[in-house]
Amino acid sequence: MTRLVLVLGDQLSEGIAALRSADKGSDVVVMAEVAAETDYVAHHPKKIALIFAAMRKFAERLRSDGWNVRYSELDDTNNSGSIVGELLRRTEETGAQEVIATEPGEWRLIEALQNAPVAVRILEDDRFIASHKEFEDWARGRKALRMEYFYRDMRRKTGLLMDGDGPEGGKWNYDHENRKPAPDTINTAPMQFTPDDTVAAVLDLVEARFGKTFGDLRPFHYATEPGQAKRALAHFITHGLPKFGDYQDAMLDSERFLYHALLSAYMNIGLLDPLEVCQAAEAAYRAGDAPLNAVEGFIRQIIGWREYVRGIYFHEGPEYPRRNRLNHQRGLPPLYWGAETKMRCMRQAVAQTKEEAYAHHIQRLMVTGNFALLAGVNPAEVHEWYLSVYIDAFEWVEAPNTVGMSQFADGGVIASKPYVSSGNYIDKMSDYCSTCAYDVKTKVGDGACPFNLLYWHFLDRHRERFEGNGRMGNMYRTWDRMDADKRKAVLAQADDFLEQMSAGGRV
Ligand code: FAD
Ligand code: DLZ
Ligand code: SF4
Repeated sequence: MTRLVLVLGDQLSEGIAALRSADKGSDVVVMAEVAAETDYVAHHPKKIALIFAAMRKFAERLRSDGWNVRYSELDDTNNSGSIVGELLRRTEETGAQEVIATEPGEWRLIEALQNAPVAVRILEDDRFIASHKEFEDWARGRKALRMEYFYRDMRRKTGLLMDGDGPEGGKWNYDHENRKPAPDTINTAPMQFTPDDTVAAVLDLVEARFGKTFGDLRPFHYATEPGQAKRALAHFITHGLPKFGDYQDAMLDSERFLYHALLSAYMNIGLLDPLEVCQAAEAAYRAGDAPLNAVEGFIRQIIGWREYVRGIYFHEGPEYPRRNRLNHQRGLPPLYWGAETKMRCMRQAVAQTKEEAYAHHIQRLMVTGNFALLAGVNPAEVHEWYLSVYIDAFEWVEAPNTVGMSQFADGGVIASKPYVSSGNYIDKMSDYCSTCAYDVKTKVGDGACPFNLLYWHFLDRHRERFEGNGRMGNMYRTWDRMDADKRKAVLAQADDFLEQMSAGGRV
């Protein structure tokens, strides 16, 4: 009997669970470009283009491999507009009584499939290193779910960078050798791909349907098939990885990508296997082509952070993205959608996001994320922004990073203290401040950097919650040592700034 096999836009792996358990001879693969998925947030046009182009090419590969594929293009007249709608349409067409699906990476869609008026068998997505059960076993009975310990288990499980039972080089983590300030020059850039006919057709469709959404569609250079993604990986391993560790946290006005990989989107939609990516990095280390601090740091991001945040997303449950433990209620300032700002760091991070659908981790965490947290923006709005604007954003990975790591809205499930900093950190790690209208060295008064003002404002308004946090005590002592009049002036200027910003003023 015919069954339907659902493949979603971020499940484009030939070995995905649903395909593995299906029968090429009798089952029908369903893939669908649908408005419900393009519109649940205002996705960056480059993100929609990447997903549609990669979906269309995946469907073609399946067909040449002998699968019967029913593919719905967004503009098809009979397109019902939702994944469940398309499943029902295909059920009627084929007489299928059952759907096989791989678990989606978002509670919203899991619930939609569970509630569909057709039987859907949901299989675990095993493209990850830790299964749900393994994460639950690890989390059970622990007071704090810290990434570092989880990461060590993943090293042991995969055998990556192991020397017998211990870590290669004697230490699990080489972060203290990383985090150098920005270098003067960068001698690499991510690999770019010229759009072929499939990509060009998708770009025209996306331009017509989503041309007014925040984000530049063209130029479009992302990889849209596994062969290209593998070339991008090889290019990174040769040119980026050796310096990845050193400059992982650096930011430069004129260099958007530094030594970052730009591989997250490919792993997240299934064009690259995360384990293969890590094995390629380890091979470079074993061959003497990349140092241990870089390779360990890179592998930790993938088998550590990437796996850990996924574990947290499913462990914490469907209401996790709506948490707001600090009760922040301010609306997301228009500058996040490109309104002019005098803050050079924010302007650069947002402009780059608009053009590339990409900003690297420290820009996301310590510039746009830090600012939203200091300014007391409602985390649900911050979450929606990150989910919309980044090429690699899917809720399982975006929500824990935004709601947990960056906004501390989960009350400390992920981070042991909020990631807040004054302008000093941005100045140390970037060259933004030298061309900014504000002065990073000024703490209060004319030209004071807003990050400086808001930093103290944040600490002051959350004193009760954070004063007792051992890692924040020093900050409160510094604040308390400041002259009382100066403290008053800082808070008053921060209030003025926030009021002006929320009223739509150019800040
Ligand atoms: P690199 O810096 O070169 O790192 C290598 C790889 O490590 C990445 O490709 C990625 O797969 C993985 N990685 C690194 N850090 C993380 C992390 N914290 N969580 C998960 N994986 C990580 N990553 C996403 O994939 N999707 C998101 O929607 C997303 N949203 C984020 C939101 C915020 C507020 C923050 C602070 C971080 C977010 N991240 C997200 C994590 C990280 O910023 C991106 O994975 C990274 O910037 C992707 O670029 P890259 O491939 O050049 O990564
Ligand atoms: C993000 C996205 C977009 C923009 N469009 C589609 C689509 O039209 N069809 C589809 O199958 N998937 C799409 N996706 C990816 C899904 O939103 C994703 O599978 C869920 O958010 C779960 O991670
Ligand atoms: Fe950003 Fe402040 Fe530096 Fe300006 S001075 S770039 S606002 S940190």
